[in-house]
Amino acid sequence: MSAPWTRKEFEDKLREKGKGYHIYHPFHVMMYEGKLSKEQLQSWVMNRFYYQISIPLKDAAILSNCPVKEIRKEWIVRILDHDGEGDAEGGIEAWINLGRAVGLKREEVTSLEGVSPGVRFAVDAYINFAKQRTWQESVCSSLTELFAPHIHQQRISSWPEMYPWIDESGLSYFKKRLTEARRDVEHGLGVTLDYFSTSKEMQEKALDILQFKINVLWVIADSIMLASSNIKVDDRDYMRQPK
Ligand code: AHQ
Repeated sequence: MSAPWTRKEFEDKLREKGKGYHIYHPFHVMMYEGKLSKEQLQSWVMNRFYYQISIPLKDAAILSNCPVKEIRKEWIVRILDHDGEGDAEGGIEAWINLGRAVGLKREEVTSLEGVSPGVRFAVDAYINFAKQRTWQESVCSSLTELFAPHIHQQRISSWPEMYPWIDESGLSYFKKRLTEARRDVEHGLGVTLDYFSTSKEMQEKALDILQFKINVLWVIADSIMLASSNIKVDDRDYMRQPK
């Protein structure tokens, strides 16, 4: 096997994976272009809630696999970002507020009734990855956040014009993530570049792990697009799983 890439080359290879990020998924492109209906946006918020409440479980799995105090001390803040701390509400509450802003009642979001099987499957694959793999591999899988500030900024700047019916206070989650994602990446990228730079095989493994998580996000968007589409075949509605 050839010599490992330099640290800069390795980081560039990780960033190149951004080509497959879900910002380029047709559902998110339609969202950005203002082409989604109110029902499709509501479906996206209800489905993505399952991802949001699963992130702290994913991060707790990483903590449980990590024996290094200095890493845990930094990583634990991700759980507080979502669960909140003291009187401060976290991202999960902010996401429910996003639900309110798009016209959903609290229980329509928290009941998880609107979550499609494909979204559950993809999110569970991510949580199980973090439970079963080493903490370093799970840190690497979180690096889709290299590309996240761009998609959060897109929503912040396009929704007020494209979806004027959405109460702008609902965008607080995306604004919160702009700084949190950048701080997360600072930490996660350093750990990944350090740990996976021992050989070319390890560097290639890191790229495969990042591709797995890029696929998780892509399939979440696939499933939401299908579940929220009103494709009718011989006037039967195939797209909703019978309850
Ligand atoms: O809101 C998001 C979030 O809290 C996280 C945590 C992080 C991880 O640990 O995998 N990834 C992530 C992401 C969030 N929002 C997604 C979006 O498009 O709104 C992007 C997603 C990511 O890029 O992984």
